[in-house]
Amino acid sequence: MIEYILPKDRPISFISVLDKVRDIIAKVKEEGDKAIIDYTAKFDNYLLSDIKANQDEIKSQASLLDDNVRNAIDIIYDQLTDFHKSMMPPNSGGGKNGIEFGVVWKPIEKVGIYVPGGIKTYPSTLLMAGIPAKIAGVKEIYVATPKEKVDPAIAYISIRLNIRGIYKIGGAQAIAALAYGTESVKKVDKIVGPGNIYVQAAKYLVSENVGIDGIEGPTELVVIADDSANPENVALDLLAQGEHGKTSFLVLISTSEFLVNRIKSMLPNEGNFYIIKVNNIDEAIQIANDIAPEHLSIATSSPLQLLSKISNAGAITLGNTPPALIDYCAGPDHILPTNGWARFKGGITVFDFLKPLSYVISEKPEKNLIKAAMILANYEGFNFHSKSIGARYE
Ligand code: HSO
Ligand code: ZN
Repeated sequence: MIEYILPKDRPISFISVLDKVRDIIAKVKEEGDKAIIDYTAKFDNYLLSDIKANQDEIKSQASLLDDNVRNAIDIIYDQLTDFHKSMMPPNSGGGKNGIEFGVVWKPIEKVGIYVPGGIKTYPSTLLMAGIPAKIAGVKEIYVATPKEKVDPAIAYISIRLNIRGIYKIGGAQAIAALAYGTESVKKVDKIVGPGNIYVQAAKYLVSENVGIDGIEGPTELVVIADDSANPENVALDLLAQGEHGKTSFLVLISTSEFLVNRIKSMLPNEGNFYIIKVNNIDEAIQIANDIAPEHLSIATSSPLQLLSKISNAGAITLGNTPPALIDYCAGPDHILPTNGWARFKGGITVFDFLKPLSYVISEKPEKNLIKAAMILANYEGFNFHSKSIGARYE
């Protein structure tokens, strides 16, 4: 359906399934592998003999990969590696008032990557999560993806990334297994990856016990377009993100009556398409910032001039650049915040897999700094805190 009034909240959100998912998590926690096998039969329609793919299967599936696809993966692998490497932070340090301080960046030890499965496969998502994880130095990377037989491209990428295990499971049950561990599934320190509302609800709930990267799904695209935009291309971008399913949230905001009518005639009647006609570009930007979409496309005549006015978006494509370029090969990640989470976070980078360990050492701190610390500790009523400082330096 094409609507002209934006809903206050996302039309489809993980919030609506929290109760159902809570039950699934509880069962996996209680029954381990048995619960995963039962849920896989019920939701994914296959009988799991082994939850974890064995090395022979991974090797033989990888060997089935078409040469053209393998070559495409290698090219994209290089491109993403460059982008993510460029973001690696150096260890840093300094000093003030006789105190030496610094930060040492350490990788998270065990990470679980959720790769959506079902009808479609998402090897691109494994690249988008696995490459920054590997660059950050994560030692143990595990993958969960709901496929009875490991997809050849996923098998190939897993070998390149030195993945420790591929679990042939999906949905909320896979997230629960990674968060709490089962007989076959290793408990990880952080779970990353996109997925449907059940997967996102599960990530949200297990975050009491494990790190998560945020909420990433269903897919969202907002396009801001003026007269200069090519209507066919804009329609293609909206249809492209609509391919992720009827749950995608797709919005066109335009100053052009002509464009609005043209694009409307090219969109299907099914799905969550919204078209908003505005009087000027500033109005469009205000709406886009309020939505805080996963993907934002600015298809206007001088898009770079508008960039500084955008405060909330997961990733931005400018001018005639298609958002699908980010989905596959540009460099920046396609695992991006949805549900308005772009108000306070961005897409996946090496920082999702790193922790800043800070340290201090001081033999002879300045007297006035020490005094300040003791005064504040006493003010808070923490006398031993104050004394433990005074005993050394006073
Ligand atoms: N548009 C999705 C990512 C994706 N598209 C993967 C195709 N494959 C979320 O940004
Ligand atoms: Zn996409």
